[in-house]
Amino acid sequence: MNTFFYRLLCISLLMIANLHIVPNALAAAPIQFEILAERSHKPGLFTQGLLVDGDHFYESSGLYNQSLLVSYPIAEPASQWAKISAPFTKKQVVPARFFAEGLALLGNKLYLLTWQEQTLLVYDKNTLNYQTSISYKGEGWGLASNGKQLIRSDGSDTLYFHNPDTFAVIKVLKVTHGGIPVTQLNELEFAQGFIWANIWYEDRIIKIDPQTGTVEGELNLGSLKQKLTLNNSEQVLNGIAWDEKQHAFWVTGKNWPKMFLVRVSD
Ligand SMILES: [Ca+2]
Repeated sequence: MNTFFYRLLCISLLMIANLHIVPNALAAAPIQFEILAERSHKPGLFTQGLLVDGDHFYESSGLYNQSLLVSYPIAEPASQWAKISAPFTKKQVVPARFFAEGLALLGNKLYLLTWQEQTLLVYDKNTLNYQTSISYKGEGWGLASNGKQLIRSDGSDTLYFHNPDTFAVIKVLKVTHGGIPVTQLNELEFAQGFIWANIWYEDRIIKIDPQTGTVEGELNLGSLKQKLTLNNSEQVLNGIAWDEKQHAFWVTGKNWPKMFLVRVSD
């Protein structure tokens, strides 16, 4: 074998070896769950952030020229929600130049990330009136609150903990499973002392230790799609909201016609 072909062989073997290192393909311990309920979800919402406060959902919907911040009751009769035209309790149009992303609540303020505009928009929870904006570096994907800080994802394996007043980064956490980075972290929720994250373009929600960044388990929600008629590949699982009253998560997806109440086993 001449040197050229030997090198070619080595490069090929290395490429094959690398193809087997697909971080997100490594499944974590499965978390058992049961679906307690389902309800309608406006399919016009390109869900980016979802949370529950009291008896209402708060949801952000993305895309340029179409981004919205809305609230609507959890327990509204299904007959009314079956109507696509049913009004929101409150609705705020996000300026056209912003692509709305993750949404979190802390105190009486709603914090809304924007995808590439490096601008955090702050709204009053009760009125959805715009209050102020704060600039930051990097992309905005998911956002959650642990009661003291705001936690942001940017599509990588990194979570950023921000001071809610200044949005300065105060802690950086790398998320790993078996020592391997877990990337594409998207919509977030903080519940029961853990960070829960949608993996973008997958049917999985992972449970992350907020101290170490290790993945403690995962929910595989692929079975929910069997209950839906989806028309395009962008209609991915996205949206996790902890419902304290029900002690369960509401989950949905981008342009999904339904939301599901999912209780996970301890
Ligand atoms: Ca959420």
